[in-house]
Amino acid sequence: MRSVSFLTLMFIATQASAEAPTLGAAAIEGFLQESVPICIAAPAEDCIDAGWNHTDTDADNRLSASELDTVRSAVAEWFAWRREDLTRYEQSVLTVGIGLINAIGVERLVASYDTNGDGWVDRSEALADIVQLDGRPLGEIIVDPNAVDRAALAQRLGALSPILGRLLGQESR
Ligand SMILES: [Ca+2]
Ligand SMILES: [Ca+2]
Repeated sequence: MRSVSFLTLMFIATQASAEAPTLGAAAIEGFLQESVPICIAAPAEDCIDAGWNHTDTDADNRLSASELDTVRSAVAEWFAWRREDLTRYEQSVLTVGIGLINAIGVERLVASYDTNGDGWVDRSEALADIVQLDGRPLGEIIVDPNAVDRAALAQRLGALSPILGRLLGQESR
């Protein structure tokens, strides 16, 4: 009898420490397992396609504020779940990145990219600030000042643009 209760306690303790991911966190985990190898090594277009297909859940080839908000909250859930497994650098990038998106808000983010004013962000609108897709992986392109129109990006972010500068600046350290 004593050993049974001990085992029961062990079982409860194990359950408590190995937190189950939320649905959102599990979705991001699955997406990362598929896309990280692509995003590290393949041309940026392939990584962008993977991210686009994951986000565009109704597959109408345009992103709505609600599709972006679903990803935003799922990433925040994933980060809360996985935080301990990340390096301090990854933690700081995600903290700043998630904070930046929260501060701007998805509605304003969509409005700033929706050049034709139809209420959605299509692919060419989403990629407007990336001036050079040249076969390099996305990670390399994002930190290359010549490949991304940082002035245009800063304009979208307005008063929050110094935060973006700090985020990109961290890459070189
Ligand atoms: Ca869509
Ligand atoms: Ca649009």
